[in-house]
Amino acid sequence: RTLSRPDAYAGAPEKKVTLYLLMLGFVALLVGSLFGPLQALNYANIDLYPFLRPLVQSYYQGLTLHGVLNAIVFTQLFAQAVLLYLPARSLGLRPNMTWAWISWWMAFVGLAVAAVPLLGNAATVLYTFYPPLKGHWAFYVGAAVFVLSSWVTGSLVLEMWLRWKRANPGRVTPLPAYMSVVHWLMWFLASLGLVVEVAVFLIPWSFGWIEGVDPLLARTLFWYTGHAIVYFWLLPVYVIAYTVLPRQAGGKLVSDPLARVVFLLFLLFSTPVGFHHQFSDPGIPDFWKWVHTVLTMMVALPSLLTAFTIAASLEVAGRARGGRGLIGWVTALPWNNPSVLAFLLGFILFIPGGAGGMVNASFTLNQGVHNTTWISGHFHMQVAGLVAMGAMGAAFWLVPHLTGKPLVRPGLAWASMWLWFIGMFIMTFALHWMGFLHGVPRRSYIAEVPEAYAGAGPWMVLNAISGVILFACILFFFYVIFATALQRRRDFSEHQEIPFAEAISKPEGNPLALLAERVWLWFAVAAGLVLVAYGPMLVEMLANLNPVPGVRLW
Ligand code: HAS
Repeated sequence: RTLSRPDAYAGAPEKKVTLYLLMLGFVALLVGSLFGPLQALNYANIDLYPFLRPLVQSYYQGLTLHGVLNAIVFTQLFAQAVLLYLPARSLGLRPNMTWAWISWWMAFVGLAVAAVPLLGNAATVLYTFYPPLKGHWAFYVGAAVFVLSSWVTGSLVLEMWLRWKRANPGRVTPLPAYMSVVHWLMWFLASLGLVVEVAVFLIPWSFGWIEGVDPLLARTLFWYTGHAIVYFWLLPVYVIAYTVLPRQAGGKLVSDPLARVVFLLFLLFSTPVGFHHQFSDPGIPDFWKWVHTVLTMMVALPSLLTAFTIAASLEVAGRARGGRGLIGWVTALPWNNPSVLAFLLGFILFIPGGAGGMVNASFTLNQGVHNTTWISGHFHMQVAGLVAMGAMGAAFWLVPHLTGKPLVRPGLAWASMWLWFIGMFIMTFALHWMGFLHGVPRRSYIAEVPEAYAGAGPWMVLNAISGVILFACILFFFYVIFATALQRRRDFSEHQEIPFAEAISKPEGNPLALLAERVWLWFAVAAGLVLVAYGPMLVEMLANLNPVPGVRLW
């Protein structure tokens, strides 16, 4: 059946705003990803940046665009899209549409304002914007508006949930909505550091209202948010992995209550761990670094539980599809479905990435890898691995679901996921070892000094190969997504429902699930833990401020 444009979203206006959030995110990912191969080639001593002038002035400008668009913009928009839509569908409620569109416009305007100095090389401060590096005020103001749009989305989800609770007293919240609520509460708590850093220090500084900023305090506020933000990126993909993937794979989620515990652990432990990014910073006593090491080991726990739950759910699916024996269930999984494939391959990358994270988190081992390309290898396995692949895999069913337009060239979608996996695997493997064995520094324009790390030559060749593979993959993936969304054909007979999975162990009457339902109590415990882990050091830093004037990298 063909519907004209205005009718297409009649009865489900939240689909349209979700689609807009999602597609804006994919546009950011497209532009950001195009710089990826250039970074990979830099780490192979091949310098293409001179050919991009005057469009892009330097390696560092390219790296800033790459990091901001991929790690901050795309990830947030994906979270806003998915964790607005899935809770709405699972609660059977509609978010306030005026505010939903306000959040989209805030994201769009914030992004546009920040893009001007980024593209004009006036905010080449990398995605961590550590002072004393100083960018144009429009970058900080745009970024602030962009991040605040996520607060609007999160508030909409909380409002829907409270509405549902009032109408359904005593009932356990449906799992997708429960996970989304916990995710947004975690983000409200976790984003405070970044908001204070930008609103109280960086914006006044960039306008010239204050002379300088204390780098240690700014880094501490940044990393207060900066580690938890990785779970803000990860959890939307976990929500899909728990609530949709088991059914798409042909089975059921093994335990709903355990999934709730996993998300509560993320609420508790995502934030009070940021000093593990500052092990080498002077001014933070070893005791507090050790406390954050211990808490970081705690935040690995929910991912270890996820490894168990998802693998067990996949085994249920594989066996239901006729898989037998020790690995027969693995081969019986629907590897030909690009959405399932994306998650399977993403999770495979996540295993070594997570193990590397635990190396990073160790106060002592960190000394061997900090600020080397090992770290870039780690986070590409995590965020460019599972997070990006999960988002891409979800887009293969979500875009058809939202638009009523069938997926264009599923074979190409499937191939793009294999290429992404192979390219990312080669690149991250090389980055880990060239950092660890040869001390090659991260975020460095090493192609400018080709003789400096000559010993890392073989790893550099792998980087060049991965850059080319990933470039081909970007073309395939974005062709599929944009061709699907922009085609004229609509077919509403398919993709009507979200394929939410059933659980084998259900939450009703389960003591763990009932305890987990006391979300505000857990939120208070999480806030208390943050106060203990950060309070004393923040008080001390504020009492001994040491502001320094800004410098420019470009
Ligand atoms: Fe990290 C640095 C520690 C996870 C992202 N991390 C970074 C940076 C980024 C990042 C972007 O402690 C760089 C920031 C910068 O620019 O400076 N990270 C950890 C730890 C974890 C961790 C302990 N990181 C992530 C995730 C990210 C991410 C997730 C993005 C989404 N990270 C660190 C530390 C640093 C750091 C230090 C600072 C280092 C320094 O010196 O600067 C843990 O959460 C990891 C837990 C994960 C696991 C893996 C579980 C495995 C699963 C897969 C199961 C497989 C299945 C497949 C089901 C324990 C869930 C079945 C398949 C079939 C075929 C059947």
